[in-house]
Amino acid sequence: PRNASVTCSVSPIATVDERTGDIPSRIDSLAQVSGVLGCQWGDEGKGKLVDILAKHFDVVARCQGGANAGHTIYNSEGKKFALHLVPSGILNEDTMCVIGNGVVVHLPGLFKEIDGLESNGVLCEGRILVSDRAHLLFDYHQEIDGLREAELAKSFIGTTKRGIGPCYSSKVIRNGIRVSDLRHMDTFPDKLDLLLSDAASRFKGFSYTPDMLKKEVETYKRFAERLEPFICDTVHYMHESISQNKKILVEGGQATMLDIDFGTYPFVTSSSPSAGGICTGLGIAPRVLGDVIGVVKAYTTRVGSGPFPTELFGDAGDLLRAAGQEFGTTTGRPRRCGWLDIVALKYVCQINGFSGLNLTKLDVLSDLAEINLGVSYKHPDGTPMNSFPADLSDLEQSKVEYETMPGWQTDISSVRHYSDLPKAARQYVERIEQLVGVPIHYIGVGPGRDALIYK
Ligand code: 2SA
Ligand code: GDP
Ligand code: MG
Repeated sequence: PRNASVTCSVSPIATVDERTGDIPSRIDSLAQVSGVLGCQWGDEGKGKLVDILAKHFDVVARCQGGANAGHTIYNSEGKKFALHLVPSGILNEDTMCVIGNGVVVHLPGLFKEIDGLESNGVLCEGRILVSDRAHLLFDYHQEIDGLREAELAKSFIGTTKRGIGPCYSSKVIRNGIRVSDLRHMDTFPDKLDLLLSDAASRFKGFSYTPDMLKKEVETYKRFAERLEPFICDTVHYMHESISQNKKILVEGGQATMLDIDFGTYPFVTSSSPSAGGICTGLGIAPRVLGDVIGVVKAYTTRVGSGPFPTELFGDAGDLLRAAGQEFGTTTGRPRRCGWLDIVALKYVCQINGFSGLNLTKLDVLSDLAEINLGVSYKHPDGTPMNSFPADLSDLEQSKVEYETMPGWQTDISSVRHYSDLPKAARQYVERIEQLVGVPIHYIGVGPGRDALIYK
């Protein structure tokens, strides 16, 4: 529908405290418009939290990024789903899922994802709305993502090669093609011709033929028909939903340390995975945004190139990678692993103004005798750095100071109440809270829906 009206309502509450029978107050008291954002370099477990919270929200919306994201969630039977463009609210059948204007949409990928979900019994039709203002990401964007990386040679970014940078470049240079353009198939071929010619003039390795244009136009004529029921003025939809007191949860992709402005530039993605991206990527005013939850892994991972001050190499890094199963959800690449970086986390908390944090994968640290926390950075001359440096050479030369805490060396994956965690695990959680000054409201102790402690 052109302006889909809001038909959904909050589903019966399914997440209850097994001791009291109440909905955990942490969930019940979340603001009408709330957000979930990554605090590190992605893969903190945002999808899992969004899936759990979705039962208590009417709408789950993605605001930025594209199919570079890989959000892993499990249904109540333990079946695994890896989502890329579809919001992580999709397993909760009463939730509407919005792909906002700030997202870059690769239609072949989106349809493949929808087909995969539907063949696994997850109803998508009528539950996914795609913004008419979202930009289309074409196969050629993916091709030139690879060509750009090859050009950069040794200083490659380590992108997911999903065409994200090239598509946002088209958007910003203003020759991009938007979802609403699919409603004007008469002018679509000329717009696509301009885009492809532009790419051909820039990249020697990119061959563009009239045949290619013809084929792509035919494909997109079919896509336009299939997408029509999903296309929506999502800005209008979000505002209607807000005025009807519907609850909206915004799901961030990637994370603040990969933000185009605040991340470790140029080793970043091409969107704004921080709080500001929620407003620009959905057309929501800052004053309606209530709670923003930051998701932070109990250690750090990064996939792709770029500085990583607390990185562990050799056996220590391999151990964490194996324990945490740290491989890319989209590309399968091994993730680099290291200690939790409090300096970066404080910086990310300042930028986003989190109301609370979800500390994830605490269970992964259970075997360690000692755990380090990176608490400050020093210049090579020994003077402390007062803030997270913009300059990568400063960052690369910085010396991290660690605080060592005792491990708990007990399996915590079946713990469901904070007071039942071993003392050393609670000390670790509370030291993080003390250092960053933001409360930890949720603690992940396993990948499953139930493996969450409400603090
Ligand atoms: P891009 O493709 O242009 O956005 O890549 C630029 C940088 O952003 C990083 N990036 C990510 N980092 C972690 N997780 C992401 N999603 C996948 C996952 C990644 C995967 O869930 O595991 O499967 O490899 C993601 N998406 C982008 C990327 O590594 C570059 O450093
Ligand atoms: P996202 O991109 O932030 O949604 O995270 P990913 O799905 O890419 O990666 C997080 C991985 O950790 C997934 O495989 C999750 O199933 C898993 N996971 C999430 N939370 C926990 C947790 O608390 N403990 C463990 N062991 N795994 C978790
Ligand atoms: Mg991921």
